[in-house]
Amino acid sequence: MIRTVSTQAYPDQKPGTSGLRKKVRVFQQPHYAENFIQSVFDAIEGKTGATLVIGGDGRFLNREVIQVAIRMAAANGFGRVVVGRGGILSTPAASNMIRIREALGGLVLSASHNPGGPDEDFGIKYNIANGGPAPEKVTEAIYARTRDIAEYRTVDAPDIDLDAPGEVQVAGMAVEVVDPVADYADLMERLFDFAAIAQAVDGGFRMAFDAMSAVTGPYAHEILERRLGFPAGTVRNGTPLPDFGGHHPDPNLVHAAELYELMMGPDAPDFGAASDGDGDRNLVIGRGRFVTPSDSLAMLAANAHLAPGYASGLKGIARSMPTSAAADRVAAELGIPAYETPTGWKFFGNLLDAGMATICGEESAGTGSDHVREKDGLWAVLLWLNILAATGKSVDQIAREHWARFGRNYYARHDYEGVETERADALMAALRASLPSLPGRSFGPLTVEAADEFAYEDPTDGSVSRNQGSRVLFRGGSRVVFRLSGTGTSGATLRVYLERYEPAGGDLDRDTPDMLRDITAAAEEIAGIERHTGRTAPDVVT
Ligand code: VG1
Ligand code: CO
Repeated sequence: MIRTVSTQAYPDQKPGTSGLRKKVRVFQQPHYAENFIQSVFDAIEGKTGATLVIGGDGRFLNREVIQVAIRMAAANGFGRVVVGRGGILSTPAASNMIRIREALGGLVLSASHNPGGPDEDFGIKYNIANGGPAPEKVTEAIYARTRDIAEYRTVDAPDIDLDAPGEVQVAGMAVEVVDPVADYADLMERLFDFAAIAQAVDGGFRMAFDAMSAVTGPYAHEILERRLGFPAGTVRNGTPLPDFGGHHPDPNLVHAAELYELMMGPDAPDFGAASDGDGDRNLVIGRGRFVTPSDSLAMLAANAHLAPGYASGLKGIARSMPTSAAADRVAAELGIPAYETPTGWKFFGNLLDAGMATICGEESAGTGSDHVREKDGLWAVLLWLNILAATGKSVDQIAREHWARFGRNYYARHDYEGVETERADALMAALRASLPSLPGRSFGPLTVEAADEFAYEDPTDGSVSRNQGSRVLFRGGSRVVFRLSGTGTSGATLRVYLERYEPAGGDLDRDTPDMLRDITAAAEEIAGIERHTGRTAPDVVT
C-alpha cells in the first residue's frame, strides 16, 4: 500500500526566517512540496504512531498540499493527523493544537503576510512538539535532507473531505477534521477577563478589526462578535480568501491603510486592530493614536498583570534584536530579565520552555506569550482590550503615560524591496567590513559608540547563531540596524531599522520622521544605500 516515489533534489529548499517560502509556481513543480515534506519527516524522530497537526491560512494551494501531506504522513508511520476544518488553522491556533493534542509536531502552511494566489506565495513550516517553529538545528537537518533526497513515501488513497468534521481512516491512519477555532477561543477566554471586556462593550466601547481576508476572520467573528458581544460588522474582511482579495495581508500602515484612515478620522471607534495572513501578527491603533509594535510590546508588558492570565507577573521579557529597546526599560523597572534574540520566533521557544520569559515581541508586529509558542495577533488585541477595559483609559492615554514614565523610543523600519540579490549582498558585505572602523566617527550630530554583527548565544542550550544583522549604536541610546529579509520570494529586501531614544521629560510627542531625520541620514552615509541599490527612498516605511 505504501508507495515509494523516486524524485530529484531541488537545490533551493533552505528554510528562511519562518519556514520554506516560494512562489506558488515553484511549489507546483513536480514533487516540490513532496520533497520538502519528506525531508521534514526524515529529519525528525518518533513518527511511528505519533500525532501530526496540519493546517494553514487558507491561501491558494492550501487544500492540495494538505491532501498530499496527509497521504505522506500515513506512509511515514504517523498514527493520527489532526487537521483544521477547511484546511484552516491560524499559526497560533496550530501551535495551541500541537500542544493540547500532545502532537509530535505540525505542518503550518502559510507565507504569512505575503500575497496569495496562483502567481503569489506559498509556504510550509514545521513546528516541533512544544508548538513552536523548529529551531535552527532542525531546519538545518531538513535542508541537508532536501539536498540529497532521492525518494518519498506516500499511499494511494483518495482526498479526504476537509469540510466534514469527524474522523476518517487513510491507509490505516486516523485523520480527524476539527473545529479550528473552538480550542483557541477557549484558551483566550482563560487568559483574559472576557466579562470586563463585554461590560465595556455594553457601555458603548467600539472597535474595528480588519482580518484582511485572511485566516483570523473566523477567529475574530467567534471571539469578538459572538463571545465578547461587539456588534456585527466589527470584523471587516472576515472571510478567508485564497488570494486575500488581491491584497497583501500585512497589517501595517501601508497595507492596512483603510483602517488607519478610519482610526485617524472623525468616526474612529475606540480601538482598531488588524492581523496578517496566518494570524500571528497584530496592528494596534487607538483613536487618533498609532502604536508602533515595539511600543506595543513594552506597553503590554507594563500592563499585563491586569489580565487574569498574567496576574502573577512576568518572568522575563524577550525581544528580537531589531525591536526597539522600549521593552528593556519595562523589564528593568519590573526587576525581571530582558533578552535580545535574533529575528524570528524560533529563537523565543527555548526561553519560554525554560520559564525564563513570559512575553516576547518583534518590531514586525509580532507579540505573544508563553500561552503558545508562536506570536499571536488576536492574543495581542485581546490583551489590549483587557487593559483598556480594566483601566478605562484610551490607547492614547496609555501611550502618553507610558512615555512620561519610561521615555520614548522613536522607531521606524525602512524596507527596500526587490533589490537585486548581488547588490544587496554587496551592500551588506561592505557594511560588515566597515563596522570595526565606525566607533568614534561622527555622522551629523551623531557619534558612533559601537558597531558589530549581532550574534546570539542561547542561554538554555549554548547554541550560537551568527550574522544576525549589523548594528551601529550611537551615543545616547540611538541606533540603526541593517539586515536582509529571510522571508521574501524574489530578489532581496533590505531592512533598515531606525531608533532614537528620548528620555522622560524630553520631546515625547513629536513626528517620528522628524525625530529620526539625523539617524536616517547617518544610515545612508554608513551603508551607501543609494550607491549600492540605486534607490533614493524606501518602498515601505513601518
Ligand atoms: C519577517 C520579520 C520577522 C518575523 C518573520 C516571520 O522576517 O522581520 O520579525 O518573525 O517575518 O513573520 P524577515 O526575515 O523577512 O525580516 V510571519 O508573520 O511571516 O510568520
Ligand atoms: Co504571519
